[in-house]
Amino acid sequence: MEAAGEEEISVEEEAVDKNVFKNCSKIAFYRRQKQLSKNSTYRALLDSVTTVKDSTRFQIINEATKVPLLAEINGIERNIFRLKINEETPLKPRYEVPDVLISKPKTVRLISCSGDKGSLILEDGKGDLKCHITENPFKIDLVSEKEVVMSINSQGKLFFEHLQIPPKQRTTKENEESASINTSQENQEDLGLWEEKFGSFVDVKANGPTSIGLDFSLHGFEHLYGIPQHAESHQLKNTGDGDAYRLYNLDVYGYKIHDKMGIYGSVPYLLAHKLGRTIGIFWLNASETLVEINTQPSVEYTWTQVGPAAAKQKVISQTDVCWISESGIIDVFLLTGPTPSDVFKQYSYLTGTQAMPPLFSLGYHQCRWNYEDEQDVKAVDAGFDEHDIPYDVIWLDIEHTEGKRYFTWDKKRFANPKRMQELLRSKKRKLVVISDPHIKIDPDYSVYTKAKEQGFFVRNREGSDFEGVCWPGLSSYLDFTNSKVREWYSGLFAFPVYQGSTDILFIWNDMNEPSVFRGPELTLQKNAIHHGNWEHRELHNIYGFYQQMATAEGLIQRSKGKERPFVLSRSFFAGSQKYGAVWTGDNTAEWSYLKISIPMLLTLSITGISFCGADVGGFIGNPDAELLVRWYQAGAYQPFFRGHANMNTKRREPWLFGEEYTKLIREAIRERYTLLPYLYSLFYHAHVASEPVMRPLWIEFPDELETFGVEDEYMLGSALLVHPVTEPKTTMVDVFLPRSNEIWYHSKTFAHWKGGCTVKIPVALDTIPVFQRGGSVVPIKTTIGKSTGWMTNSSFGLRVAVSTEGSAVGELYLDDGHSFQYLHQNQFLHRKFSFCSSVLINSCADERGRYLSKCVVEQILFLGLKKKPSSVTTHSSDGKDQPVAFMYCDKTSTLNLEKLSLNIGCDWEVHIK
Ligand code: NBV
Repeated sequence: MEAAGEEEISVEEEAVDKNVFKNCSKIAFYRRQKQLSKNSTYRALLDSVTTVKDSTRFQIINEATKVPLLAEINGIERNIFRLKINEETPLKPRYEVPDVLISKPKTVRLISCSGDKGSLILEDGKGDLKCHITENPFKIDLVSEKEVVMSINSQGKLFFEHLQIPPKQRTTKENEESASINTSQENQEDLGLWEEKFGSFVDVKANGPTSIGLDFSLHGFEHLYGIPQHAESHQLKNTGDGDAYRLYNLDVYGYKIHDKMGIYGSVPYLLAHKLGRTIGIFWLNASETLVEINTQPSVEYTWTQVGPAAAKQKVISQTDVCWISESGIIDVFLLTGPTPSDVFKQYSYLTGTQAMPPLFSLGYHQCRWNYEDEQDVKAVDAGFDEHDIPYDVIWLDIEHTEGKRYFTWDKKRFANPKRMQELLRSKKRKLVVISDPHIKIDPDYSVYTKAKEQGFFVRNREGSDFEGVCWPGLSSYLDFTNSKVREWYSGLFAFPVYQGSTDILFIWNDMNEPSVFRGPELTLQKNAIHHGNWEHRELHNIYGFYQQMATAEGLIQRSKGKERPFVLSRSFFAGSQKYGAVWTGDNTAEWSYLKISIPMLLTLSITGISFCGADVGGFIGNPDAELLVRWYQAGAYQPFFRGHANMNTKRREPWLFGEEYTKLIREAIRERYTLLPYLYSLFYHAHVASEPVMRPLWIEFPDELETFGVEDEYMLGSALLVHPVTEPKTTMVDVFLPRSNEIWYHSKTFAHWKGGCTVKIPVALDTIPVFQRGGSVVPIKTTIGKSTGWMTNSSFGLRVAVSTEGSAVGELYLDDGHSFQYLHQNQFLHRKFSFCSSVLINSCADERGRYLSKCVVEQILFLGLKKKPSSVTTHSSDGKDQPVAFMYCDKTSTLNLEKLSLNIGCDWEVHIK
């Protein structure tokens, strides 16, 4: 039963009502740019060039309005360029997104050499990269080794609406002037300059029109990726008329798939790839943004009229990208690559890398809206043990609170939360509870009264606290953009403050787009006011980012800086990777949603957010057993692995579908736990070297054209290729195995194939098509415990898949799995495995590491050894040789060594003769 005052919201199982949300034609600033940008041309005044510190500045003039803009170009370390364009003398400051860049990027001096008349060339000192600026019309070409990689404003779509005095405050003369600029009076309403209507909602714009836009032509590029979050393909599609990709964080229950509408989070960053080069564009703007994409593929013309022989001319492909934002300034980073991994490093240099997750959070998570009470939690927890299924975390949704007052417990259902957590602790498991950004208006709720007293809520434009409806009924919304609010909110997680919490409790931030039930497009109105008097319009897309930031900080602080936090957030922005994990929100229990989860997660992964997942089973509706099994099998190989279900769905704990299916789900989850050493090592790589955990094929094989459009399979790290089954009753899947000089091994049958072709793989319901790449070593666990906590000392195994040259390499990263000691005290172990000339060597990969582990490598499996050895010996660093027993299988060309006891942290060798 819902308590009085709470919202009775029906969570019907029906598709999203698209009328609740805007399409492009309903967005006034988009309409304006489409209509007006044609008539607006800009000229750069290159005789105004000055160099201040390392930045080159010059004026740009709008030929019609004569309003001067100031352009600033910076070279930044690591082959990054930054272009900023703002009004030279705005009526008041325009919003510049704070807190996303991890530090002030280090600039490099650009040397200016004058080009032809009317142009200026800026070189980055090393001479490879140049910015070629043309005066009239204003244009910038980014040139690398004589090749123009990208042109800016070559389509003339630069658009910058300068701040104006509101019509009511203008003199008659000012009014006449601005009317002529903005277009005729009758058109004004349609253009939504000072007011915009959507259904019954009216957006009154105190600052009037403030939108910006700019185009980029990417030469030779046909493959673009990024700008999450959309329920769309990994490779970005051409946007037709009125069908731009929208970046606007919204709560879209049961979102439609293959749609470019904005959903929960936004990362305004895209990558473009072609043979030989990858580049990135990071558009640092937190207001509503639309991205248009138009690719013209390369064409070859042949014509015979000219001369005796047929002449051929190739016109290279080009993709034009246009970014259009409602407000703020133009602040764009050009990441020049040239490799995918360079682009990842360039982006993380700006926005940070994936936080190193605590090990438990890579285990399996069991969630449901809702686990009813302590008894339910106990029973579900016991169910996992009874059915011998490992899991690490059980989750509590909104009903665990006293009337949706976060940081409280429902006294009847969860009378003794500490007792419940002690039970979970004894099982070496954790608890995650939800904490949303809306705060119930209730004078007896201390979180509310304290926030109210201190003026910590978002305000409406009349100046009082904004009040909107959400789960608890009438609520106010914490203004996380204010650092004081964040500090205070972080403090709420301190153990003495958050009654009933213990150190095994972690947090889930939901509804933080933010979701407002009766608000326009179910969110906060754009003219709500934040700290510093900024309109919500300026920063909408970064609201959720700030909540996750404050939550993660709170969890770190409650442990006095010792423990790594775990926070899952539904909404996100560029840089959210620093604070935890995200998921793809309210998906549906249908095969098509299982299928789209792969491109959605790939897109998040390449835009910095490695720790991502989709609700296993599908949140809305009831999956049948086959779909559920397939979803578990896919989820086991995705970074964040959580089963979750809506409140009105049937219970679906893994053992409720009959023994046959329990077994299949158990196997999938156990497979996940087997792989944890590899996965944890991949997260370490994401953390220190910016490599995504889950990777589209084109990243691993950037020189293989065939991989550029693949999105039904992916790489987990560089060693495993995963092709989840996403269709019912599948008996065969077509798996593309890249590169003709490589070899791939089926992870279960050990059958192998040469790459560079598509192979037909027969599948049964227990098959997860996973292939290990020849040349890799994958560390695994050989025994699985009830949770990661039970596996600290369990043994390792190595799966050595030999390349066509007879070699293999791999790594293992290990630490205590929960603290920051790996960072501050070098309490980590980083080992390297290399197999070459029939010798496998375990050596140190990072001498700084001091972590001592008692664990041993107990099993080594070699795949692709063509002949039976005559002997196998281990060789330890103290010079001792020991023969070991081995099993060789002719049929599968595998060599298996068992019952070994080789300490994981010591140097040793295995010799095969
Ligand atoms: O808190 C309830 C749900 C949650 O289970 C789900 O994962 C979120 O995406 N939440 C949305 C709010 C209600 C959705 C109808």
